[in-house]
Order: sequence, then C-alpha cells, then structure tokens
Amino acid sequence: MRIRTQVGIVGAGPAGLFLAHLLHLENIDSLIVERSTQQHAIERVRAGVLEQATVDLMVESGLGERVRREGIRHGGVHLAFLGRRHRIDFEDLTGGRAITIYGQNELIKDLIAARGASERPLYYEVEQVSIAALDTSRPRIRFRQAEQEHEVECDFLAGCDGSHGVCRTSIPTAGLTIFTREYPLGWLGILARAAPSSAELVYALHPRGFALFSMRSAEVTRLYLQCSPEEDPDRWTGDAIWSELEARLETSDGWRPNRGDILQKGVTGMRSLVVEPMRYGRLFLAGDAAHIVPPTGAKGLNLAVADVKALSNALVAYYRERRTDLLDGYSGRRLPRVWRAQRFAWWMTSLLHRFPGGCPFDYRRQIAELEYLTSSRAAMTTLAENYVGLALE
Ligand code: RFL
Ligand code: PHB
Repeated sequence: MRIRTQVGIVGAGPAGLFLAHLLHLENIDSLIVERSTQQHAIERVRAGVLEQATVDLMVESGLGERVRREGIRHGGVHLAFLGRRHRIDFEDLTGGRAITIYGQNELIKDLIAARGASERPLYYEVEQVSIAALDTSRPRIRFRQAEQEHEVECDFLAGCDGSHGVCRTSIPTAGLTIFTREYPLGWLGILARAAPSSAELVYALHPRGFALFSMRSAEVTRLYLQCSPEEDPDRWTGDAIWSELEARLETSDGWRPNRGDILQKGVTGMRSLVVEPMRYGRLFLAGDAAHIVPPTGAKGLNLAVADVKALSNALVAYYRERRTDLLDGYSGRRLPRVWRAQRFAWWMTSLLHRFPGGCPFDYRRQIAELEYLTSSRAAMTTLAENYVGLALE
C-alpha cells in the first residue's frame, strides 16, 4: 500500500511519540512505525528522572495531568561515600529548580493515549523497516506489517529509533562522523515492591563499586548495582542482590534500602556516542538514535525530549512560513547541548564507579573529589545546575 504523510517517524519511544504529539498540536500530519508490540513498549523499564524542562513541556502540551498528580518532585539528591550521605540541595542551588520522578513507561502511556486521541496512524509490530531517498524532497519509509508491504512517501523523516535502529546506519558513512566511547561497566537494575526508605535518590561510591537507590512510587523502589557489562542477571539470587545493595549503600547512621519482592531485573551496558551532524538530507535524528549517554547523569530521556522540541519548532517554521533556516540549524544548535550532557554523564560515571584495573590511587582521588563536591557551594552548584538541566529552546 502507498501512503502519504508530512513527517514519517521511525520508532515510538519517547522521542518519536513526543515529536508526533507536538506536530499534531500544530496540525502537522505524521505516521509512526514501531518494531515492538505496544505492550513491550509500555513495559520496558528504563528512565525515571525527568528534568524540570521536560515536565514543563508535558504540561504546556496538554500531557500534564498525570505527571502533576503522580510525579514525585525531588528538590535534591544524596551522594554517599565513606559511610555518610551528603545532600545536594538543587532548589537552593539553582533558584528553585527540581527533578521529578515519573517512570518512562508512564510517559509512554500518556503519549500513546494522546496519539490515540489524535486519530493519526501509529503502526506497531512492523518488520523489515527501511528508509530511502533521503537526499531527495520525497524520502520514503518501507515496511511490512501483517504480511503486507507498505511504502510511505514523506516530506521529512525523523529517525527516533533508538540506539539499535536503522536510521543512523542508513546514512552513508561519508555523511557523518561518530564519536564513541565504551565503558567496561554495566548496571544490574531491579524494580522491587518495597517502600522507599529515603525520600530522595542516593548515588553511592563504595570500595566494591557503584550503587544507586531510586524509586517509582510510594510502594516501588528502583535500585542499581555496578557489575560487568557481560553479567548474567540470572546468576544473582534475590538475597545476593539485596546483600550487595546493602553493603554498598548502607550508611553509618543505620540507613539502608528496604527489602521487598523483586519484580524485574536486568543488566545494561554503558556507552557514550554522538553522531555529527544529526541530519542527513531530509532525515533528522533525535534521541538515542543520535546520541547515547551512560545512565549515571539521568540525561538520555531528557535529551530526547529536548531534541524533538527543537525539531518540531523547525518543522513548524517550515510548514507555516516555508522557512528552512531552523531545519538547517537543528544539528548545529543541538550538538553543543548534547555534548554538555555527554560531558556531565561521563563525569558522573567516572566519579562514582570503580573501574576494572583501577588502583587505590584512583579511589582516593575519587573520595577527595567527593569531599570537595559536598563541601564547596561552587562545586555543588556545578552538579546541581547540570543535573536539573537547561531550559528548552
Ligand atoms: P528508545 O526509547 O530506545 O525508543 C526507540 C524506539 O524505536 C524502536 N525501533 C524501531 N522501530 C521501527 N523500526 C526499527 N528498525 C526500529 N528500531 C528500533 C524501538 O523498539 C523503540 O521503541 O529511544 P528514544 O525515544 O530516543 O528515547 C531515549 C530513552 O529511552 C533513553 O535515553 C533513556 O531511557 C535513557 N535512560 C535514562 N534517561 C533519563 O533521562 N533519565 C533516567 O533516569 C534514565 N535512566 C535510562 C535510564 C536508560 C536505561 N537503559 C536501560 C538503557 C536507566 C536505564 C537502565
Ligand atoms: C532511575 O530511577 O531509573 C534512574 C535514576 C537516576 C539515574 C538513572 C536511572 O541516574
């Protein structure tokens, strides 16, 4: 079947769905193709920290109802080392800015509901997705669904298909430069039915490695342990996970996470990647398709939302006034902000993990940095400003 749309979007993660939503509000048509099932897209456990600007955009674009009711506002985080917790007060250090705990799956549910209400097309479980004619004025998406071949003729393509998608790899190698860095680190993450024992997140550096205490609600905690990127999560019993989390997180005042049933567990590897430019012809990359950050700075989802806000502004200027300057400037404006987040995520990762092959010197240096970070207002402000994030364009 041949289909025509204005913006063809590959991937229905936060980037693809949010872009489609912003375009719909401006009466711009789009079509989204998604490889996985709707259920898988909703259930995948990933990010939990929304920057203020992300929440503000949800509210401004009519998606604010549930996040305002169910999101948990946090005015700071704790850094734990040498058995003590130190609070970094974001609100005080950044003139009232904060973060909000709201699971990525909740955002996805809100966006799917908005897409449904728009009555514009969203195809799940598509196969053999390919994109073509990127450097013409009629780029295309081809895919199969339910034994049927489809070809979508578009004005523009948005590559929102994450870190393993087809859009980035469809760009001729001469058309882009990829900057990448692998870390010899992984996170074993669990979701547990246990009331959070701390009101705010705890990032810990322990001689045995990094650990993070986070949450999703008043009943559910989310915790992570540094491990090898090749770690098999099934090798870990529930008891072993809790003992290791307690060993790394417990502080000398007796604070520790509450134990509970483990609802989900998984291992994530860590990588930094930036694609330059974030555009090829009429294909625009956004979110994890354009850049991957290690999760320590909680930036990935927020960067994806900031990208699609900038991209939707540029597309609106094109359709309203036939202006192409914002489209031409999209990559150039986004990349400095992407690199700023990339630097922050790299720094948080280096500060808080024990690297394989690292030596006692490294650990002492990390402790010295943490001591400085938690005692100097200037240093705390640097962390706070970057963690709560920049205002959107
Ligand atoms: P996504 O979410 O990966 O969505 C891409 C979608 O594209 C689909 N797809 C295809 N569809 C059609 N055809 C193809 N050929 C396709 N190939 C792929 C996929 O099925 C998928 O549905 O990318 P997007 O939209 O750019 O969003 C990025 C975020 O998901 C990601 O950056 C965050 O989850 C990163 N992240 C965090 N970010 C934060 O801002 N705060 C956090 O607290 C945070 N914690 C995390 C995280 C990521 C984690 N993992 C698992 C990597 C914690 C973890 C553990
Ligand atoms: C999470 O709650 O999943 C989370 C929080 C902070 C991070 C990464 C993930 O840095």
